[in-house]
Amino acid sequence: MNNAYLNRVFEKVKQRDPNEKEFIQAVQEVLESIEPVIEQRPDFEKAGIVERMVEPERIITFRVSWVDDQGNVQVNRGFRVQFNSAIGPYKGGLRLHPSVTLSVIKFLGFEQCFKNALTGLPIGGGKGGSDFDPKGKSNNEIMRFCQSFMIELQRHIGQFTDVPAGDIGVGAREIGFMYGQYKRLQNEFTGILTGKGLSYGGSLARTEATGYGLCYFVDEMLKHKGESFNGKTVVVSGSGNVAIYATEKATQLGAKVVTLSDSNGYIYDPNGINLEVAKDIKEVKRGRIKEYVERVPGSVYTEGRGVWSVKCDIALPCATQNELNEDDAKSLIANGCKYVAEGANMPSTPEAADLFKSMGVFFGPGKAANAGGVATSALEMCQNSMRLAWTFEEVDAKLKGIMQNIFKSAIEAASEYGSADDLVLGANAAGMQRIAEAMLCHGVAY
Ligand code: NDP
Ligand code: 2IT
Repeated sequence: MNNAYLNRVFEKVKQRDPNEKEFIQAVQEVLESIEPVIEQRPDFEKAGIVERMVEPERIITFRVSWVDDQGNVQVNRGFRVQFNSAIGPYKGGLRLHPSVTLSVIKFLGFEQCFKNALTGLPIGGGKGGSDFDPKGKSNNEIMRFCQSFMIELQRHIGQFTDVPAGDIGVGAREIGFMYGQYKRLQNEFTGILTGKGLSYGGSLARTEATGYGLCYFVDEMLKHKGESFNGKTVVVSGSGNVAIYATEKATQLGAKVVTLSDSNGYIYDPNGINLEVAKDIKEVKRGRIKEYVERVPGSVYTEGRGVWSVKCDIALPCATQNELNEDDAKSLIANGCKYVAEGANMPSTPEAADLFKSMGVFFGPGKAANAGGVATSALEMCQNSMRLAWTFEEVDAKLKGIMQNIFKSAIEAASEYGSADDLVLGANAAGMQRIAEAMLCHGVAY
């Protein structure tokens, strides 16, 4: 980082929270890329925009105690980081995973601010969650945890204040339990969560939105290079919400998806993933991805994290942060991979992302490529406010338009700042400018 102002801000972040490695990583990636913006806009430094953007407006941590099926008291830690509300109510998911720490939630909240700004919709950035591990828990344990979590969260959220949604470990079931508890406590039926069930205010196409949106974004990347999904081989990691619907849309657009994975290993199906089987295992039975090979002849399961060694044209990491490192990037490049787009948040390590850039792999960062989920959440908020529900086709068409616009904003910003095709710079610059303009209008304080 050559810019003195950005250096100063970054040193302060590291000095304040030296142990928050994921947060520091996310901040570094943004600050390194926005140097040309800062050089053109001295008013941003004068107004302290960057040092305000790296400090959350509010951090809430709380105890979540609940009783397991054996009658034992369990205690988890809950978080909500309300990062930036310059352009709308805080918006972002809730993650339930044992790896959740304040650093993880802060990195996700920070990324969310830029992502949400890029959608062009009026949503600020936030993120929350808990170190609760949903794996192996009964339905009743999940319900009791979600209810206890909402007992505290309810006082901090609201349709005009903060609207959480799902993320890793939080899908329609968990949102339902949380919504029910909110309604009991507040005696109010408003759109305080997104990703709701269709019977109580959810939006059609929200389930599919992140994975579909990712493919609409990749379709723009391909078109930009005069290509299409047709006939391409795609490697997808993860086997959750994002991975499944990315696989579905890529297949519909003419590609062959050959892998899915989880934290234990990956499956390879040379004939293209059979989605009916994958959905049954993951969405109905809540099983493990290795069960796929018992049901689909010709497919192979490999234990461990080797998914990036599979030959492909397009790689879509859709599991979790830092799941794709420098060695993985080398093996993708050696096998001829030309496009990488992030369905997950920050799945590529900085070394991997740098390598993609230097080796001419067209790289779509998560805050642009996976913005379809939160964009459709904003469409759910819109429908809730109007007491209306749009058809699947209407929502899907809006989602596609939003993803096309995000690509356009990012690619144009990249050119404007003299780095054609650098979507990391483009996404960070376009997102930052929108937030900064609003912050300038509001004056100092948040
Ligand atoms: P799910 O809980 O539905 O699925 C998560 C998937 O990732 C599972 O296959 C899980 O495997 C795997 N995974 C999780 N943690 C790890 C880990 N530490 N190592 C290896 N694999 C892991 O979550 P989503 O599909 O919703 O989320 C996936 C990613 O997409 C996340 O990064 C999330 O932040 C991001 N995202 C999600 C959006 C959404 O709308 N849902 C929107 C935008 C981004 P296992 O079962 O073994 O844990
Ligand atoms: O990372 C993300 O953008 C999400 N988990 C979705 C957030 C949302 O509010 O829909």
